Amino acid sequence: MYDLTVIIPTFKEEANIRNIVTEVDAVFSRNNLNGEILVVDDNSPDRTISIVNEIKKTKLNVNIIVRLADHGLSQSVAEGFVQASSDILVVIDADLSHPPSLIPTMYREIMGEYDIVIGSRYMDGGGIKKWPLKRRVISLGATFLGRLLFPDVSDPVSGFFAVRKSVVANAQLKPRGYKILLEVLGKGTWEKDKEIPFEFVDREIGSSKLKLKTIVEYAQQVIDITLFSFLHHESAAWREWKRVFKFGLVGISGIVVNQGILIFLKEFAGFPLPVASLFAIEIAILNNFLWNDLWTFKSGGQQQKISSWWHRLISFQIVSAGGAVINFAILNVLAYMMGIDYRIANIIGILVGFAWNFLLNRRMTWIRK
Ligand SMILES: Nc1nc2c(ncn2[C@@H]2O[C@H](COP(=O)(O)OP(=O)(O)OP(=O)(O)O)[C@@H](O)[C@H]2O)c(=O)[nH]1
Ligand SMILES: [Mg+2]
Repeated sequence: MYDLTVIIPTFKEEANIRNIVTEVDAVFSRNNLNGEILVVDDNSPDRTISIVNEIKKTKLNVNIIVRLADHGLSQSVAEGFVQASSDILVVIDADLSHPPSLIPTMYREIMGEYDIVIGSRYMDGGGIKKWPLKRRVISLGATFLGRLLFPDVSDPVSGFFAVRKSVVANAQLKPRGYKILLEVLGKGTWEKDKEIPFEFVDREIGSSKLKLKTIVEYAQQVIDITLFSFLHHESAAWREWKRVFKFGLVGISGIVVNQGILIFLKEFAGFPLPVASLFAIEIAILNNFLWNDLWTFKSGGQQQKISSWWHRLISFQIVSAGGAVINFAILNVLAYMMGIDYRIANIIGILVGFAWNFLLNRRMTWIRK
């Protein structure tokens, strides 16, 4: 039995395959790891397969699966998950974009206490070298969409990650396209994840296979995972929907507080309306902050708060003020400039303001350790 299996999906990688296999194997030796290398190839028409078969003759820990049907990167990785003969799975590209030297760190972290360890391009210390603007924009778009489902993960579409076999063993993966990690995060069974930074280096040799179809498939995948999470309440994305729901309930409580205080100050305390309203709004913001702090974003597990109570309060105040301005601006633009019924305009303003409040507070006010 091996300590870990490094899965290398390949299609037409004759120029890189020898280097990546040799490097991964050298990393195993240097770190005393008993590792398996599993190449999953989609029947490449070039020399990829024969080169691996040649390496296999001297290295018993190298294996190859040649797939003849259902061509695809994610499908290949999923097949590797099933065929791997160890409990720790690492996925790495063949084109040397991912540094094999990080594999032992990933292995250590996963043996420690994590279910998934992700090599991240988008955290401090990580980065991307030599990518044309178009690639950067597409990647950032994909990352943004993925982060809506998994806000704590900075690089949910990374191709370099390690995962326990138990996370994917019973998962109803529907692999397609390029983003197998998102599928694992969406449908796997996991609690704790960790990211480690790395610098992505664009391939020097071989050809890129990114097409428009890839983007369409990705959008379908995001929708599929969203629907899946509504039906599977043990999934990680459902944990996020629960927060959105709680945040909404707290928002409704804020409306009640706002209205109650306004009526009280105006009718019983005799405040002038603008003054009463300012007090009512501020007290509603405080009400929402307290409920969200104690309930929606309760500490525990990986959700330890890192900023102080005062920091969170001020951050929430500023974000809420921004949300109010957005609501106000949208109402006025839609109603006055576009002639939309003011009640509908206001509902749209409230929803956009809500999304703003949730997303910004999620990322800035209640950031995790
Ligand atoms: N088995 C299999 N592997 C694939 C397929 N498409 C790509 N790969 C492999 O998946 C890894 C990532 O593919 P890349 O083409 O490097 O994707 P990328 O890094 O987004 O883009 P470039 O590096 O610019 O080409 C590489 O090891 C490829 O050989 C496929 O259809 N099947
Ligand atoms: Mg690549």
